[in-house]
Amino acid sequence: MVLNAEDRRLLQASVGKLDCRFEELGGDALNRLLIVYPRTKTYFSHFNLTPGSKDILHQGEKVAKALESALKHVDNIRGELCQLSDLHAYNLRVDPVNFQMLTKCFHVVLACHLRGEYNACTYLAWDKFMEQVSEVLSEKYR
Ligand code: HNI
Repeated sequence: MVLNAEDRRLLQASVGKLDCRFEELGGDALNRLLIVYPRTKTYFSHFNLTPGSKDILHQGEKVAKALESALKHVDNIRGELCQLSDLHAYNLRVDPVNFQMLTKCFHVVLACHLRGEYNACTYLAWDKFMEQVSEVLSEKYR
C-alpha cells in the first residue's frame, strides 16, 4: 500500500510525540516478539534471551535505527534497506512470516508510547510503512 502525503505527515508527527527515543522502540518490540512468538528465539540462539538483556536491547536498537533511516527516505525504502534485504534473505534466512509478527509487536509498542495519539489513521500509516519495510526485507526470496 502506498504511503500518501497524510500518512507521511502522521508518521513524522507521531515520532515527534513519542515519550521515549525512537531507538528504544526496537528493544521493546524485540522483547515482545521473543515472548509472544517464542519460535522466533531460534534466530537468536546465540543471544542472552532473558527479557531485557543487553543483547536484545542492542539488537532492537539496530532494528529501530534501520527503521528510522527508512522513515527518512520513505520514497526510497528499497534503496535504503538494500543491504539488509540481502542479509535477511541470503545470510540469516529469516522466514518472511516473522516480519509480520514483528510488525504486530511494533504496533503494540507504538500504542504504549503514543497512547491517545495512536488513533486509527496513525495505526494505518505505521502499518503501511511496516508492510513496505517487510516487503523489501523479504523480496529476495522470490
Ligand atoms: Ni533483523 C540483524 C534490521 C526483522 C533476525 N536486523 C539485523 C540488523 C538490522 C536488522 C539493522 C543488524 C545488521 C548488521 O549488523 O549489519 N530486522 C531489521 C529490520 C527488521 C528486522 C528493520 C524489520 C522491521 N530480523 C527481523 C526479524 C528477524 C530478524 C523479524 C527474525 C525473527 N536480524 C535478525 C537476525 C540478525 C538480524 C538473526 C543477526 C543478529 C546477530 O547479531 O547475530
